[in-house]
Amino acid sequence: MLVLKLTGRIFDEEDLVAKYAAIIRRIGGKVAVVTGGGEVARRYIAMARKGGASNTFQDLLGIYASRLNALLLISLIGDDAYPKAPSTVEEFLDAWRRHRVVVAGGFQPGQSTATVAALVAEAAGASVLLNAANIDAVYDDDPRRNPNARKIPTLTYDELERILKTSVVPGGYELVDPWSISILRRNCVTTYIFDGRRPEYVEEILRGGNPGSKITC
Ligand code: U5P
Repeated sequence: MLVLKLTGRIFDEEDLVAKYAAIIRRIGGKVAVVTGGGEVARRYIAMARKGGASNTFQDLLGIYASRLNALLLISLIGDDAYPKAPSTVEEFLDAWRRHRVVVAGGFQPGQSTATVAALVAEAAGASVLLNAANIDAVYDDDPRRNPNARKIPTLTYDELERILKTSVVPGGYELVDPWSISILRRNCVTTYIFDGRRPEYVEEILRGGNPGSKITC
């Protein structure tokens, strides 16, 4: 069983979407995927916010954008995939029992798809979550501002929480939000964070590699 979180940025690049779809088709066994909202979500949320829309509607736009990305992936995977993006944990579980592949976007306002990925990993009983992120690893400081920032290959959720409090990880909130950390930690799920622009890393991690950061409880 594989649980894979795909940053919405992947959906800004045609080739990447096709490559992830091919990997999911190729991998044997069950695959649960959670897709982020990417550029479409950010653009719609920004327009809604500018016009004075409520947080609820801003989040709903993000959720629909992430489901649009999910549906694109579903359409490329074919018959193995549940044909819609489940909108709740219950719908995910129902689909998960009957299909080899289930692809979800957002669930409800007030969270990001990082939390959906944690909830899906918990519901599926997964011990590992692969996070194809918009950064290549966790750093001890912001690598854009600090040229001496160092990659951290292995860390615990407690350490990650400390880093997120004291420094700005680029895309940090998208990577993990506080709720997702607590869900992953209570299930002792191991998370691999890696550069989402490198789909080949999925199979490298499945072979025992760690091209980015590995987070344990
Ligand atoms: N979002 C939610 N609930 C979810 C998932 C996503 O409200 O369960 C909204 C948030 O506004 C989030 C946006 O910032 O969709 C896009 O998701 P993400 O790509 O930031 O994870």
